[in-house]
Amino acid sequence: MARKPAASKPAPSNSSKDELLKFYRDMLLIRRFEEKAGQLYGMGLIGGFCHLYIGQEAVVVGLEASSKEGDKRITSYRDHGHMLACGMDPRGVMAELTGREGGYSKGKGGSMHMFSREKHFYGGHGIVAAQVPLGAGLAFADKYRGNDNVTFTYFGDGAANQGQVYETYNMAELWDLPVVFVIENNQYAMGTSVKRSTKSTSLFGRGEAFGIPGEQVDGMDVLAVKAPAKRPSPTAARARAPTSLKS
Ligand SMILES: Cc1ncc(C[n+]2csc(CCOP(=O)(O)OP(=O)(O)O)c2C)c(N)n1
Ligand SMILES: [Mg+2]
Repeated sequence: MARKPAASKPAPSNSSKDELLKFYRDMLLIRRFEEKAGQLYGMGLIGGFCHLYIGQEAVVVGLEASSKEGDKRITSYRDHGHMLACGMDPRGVMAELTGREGGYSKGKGGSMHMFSREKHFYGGHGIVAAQVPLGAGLAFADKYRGNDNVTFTYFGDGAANQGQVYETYNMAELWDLPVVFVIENNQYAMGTSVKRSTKSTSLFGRGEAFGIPGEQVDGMDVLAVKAPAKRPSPTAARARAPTSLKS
């Protein structure tokens, strides 16, 4: 999800007041949580790594709006926002960051290694792109069980250049797996800009070669993120649909 050129207008809203307030509350919770995490990290109270999600809040909050009970999510090390957006307890996440027993991994995992089976959150992965095939594996499990759950598999623009992403695309489409691939394109992989590392910068279009339709949306606009996920194609609803209904 990249920011479109500055002139883009906010997406039209068909959300209720309650839903809009929920979006605002969820995004603000992530922002405030991350500000505090950054502060504690600077004070040396958080050990190991700590990757913040500041500025990307609208992506996960918009996509969560299209999820239903039972859907799974998996992401990279930049994972606090995903945990909060799917309803994990902020106290448990912060306890984990600060190495306490009350944390989701009993304080032994830290920022990158938290999980919640209850909320269907499967990490938190420090190896760039490793979560992509794992996301397809989660989707395979749901297909095998015959339910209509979807797995949201998030990864970054840097991860999008890893080979295992394309092996996963091929298998996911070949096996018709209920997975939504979400590329969070924040324009940088550590210090390396997309333009410097990537010949074709339309990352959302790379699935086409495997039969996976892609769409670019403004990741700074929660309503723009929610909109395609609600349409019958190409995101969540497409992933949920039986093969015959897929475009
Ligand atoms: C396989 C692998 N190679 C290199 C690294 C070192 N590394 C950590 S973060 C990162 C950049 C990833 O960028 P991107 O996918 O755009 O995610 P972002 O940090 O922007 O969310 C790299 C190369 C790693 N963790 N794993
Ligand atoms: Mg990036």
